[in-house]
Amino acid sequence: GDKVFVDANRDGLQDAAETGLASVTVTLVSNGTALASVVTGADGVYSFTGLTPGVPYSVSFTAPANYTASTPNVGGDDTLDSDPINGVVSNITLTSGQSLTTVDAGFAPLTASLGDLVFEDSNANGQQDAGEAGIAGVAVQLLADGGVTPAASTTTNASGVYSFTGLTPGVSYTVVFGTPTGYTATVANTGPDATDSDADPVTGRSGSYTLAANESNLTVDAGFFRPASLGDKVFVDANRDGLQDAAETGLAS
Ligand SMILES: [Ca+2]
Ligand SMILES: [Ca+2]
Ligand SMILES: [Ca+2]
Ligand SMILES: [Ca+2]
Repeated sequence: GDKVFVDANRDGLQDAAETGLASVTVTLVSNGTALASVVTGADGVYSFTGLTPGVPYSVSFTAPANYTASTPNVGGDDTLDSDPINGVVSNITLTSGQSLTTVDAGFAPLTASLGDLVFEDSNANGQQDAGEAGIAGVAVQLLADGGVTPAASTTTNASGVYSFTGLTPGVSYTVVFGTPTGYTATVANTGPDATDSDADPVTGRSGSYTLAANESNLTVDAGFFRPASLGDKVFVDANRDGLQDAAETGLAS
């Protein structure tokens, strides 16, 4: 034995806060023949008993879906490290009466990410055109599986870029963009998705995104423009010189 663990911080070691990993198939092999298989429970613990001293065994671990094996043999403490190389710990030979409990396997959850840009849609065409800049300091929230309380929040950086990382594959995410002061949301879902605005102009919400393991979706963007203004004054050109002189007033109606 003895344990399959979730290497949440991906350092290859069983840290105190890291839990066991369930549903991992562990197989005992001798001379190329599988002798026994067990599936871990929630504590991640496994054991094979009744083994013969002097016989070389190997133990294989099957990575569960959406997990990747930790780097083996990190650090100098065999009780804390992860041992399988390409899923197998080979050449384990026991002595009479020995109980070996340092054969452990770490697996890190595969994650996904979302991003990445809030841009000023200067020509209000709903597309990120060349020369259109990012907008800094825009609040961006992430909702998970239809939840109302944000699973994460951030603000755009100086380049208008944001990202949410460490997301869980298979979960349905929605991004909610705040409206920066003085701006109006541009039209959504116009033209190519890589360069459009995905924020509903009324709610600020994107559509929903379900990511695969290791997927990085950087197409979730929002465009805003500043309302422009035009005009100034119609005046009574009292002296008919074509100029607004100091004494000349505005013309109503
Ligand atoms: Ca760890
Ligand atoms: Ca070990
Ligand atoms: Ca544009
Ligand atoms: Ca998009």
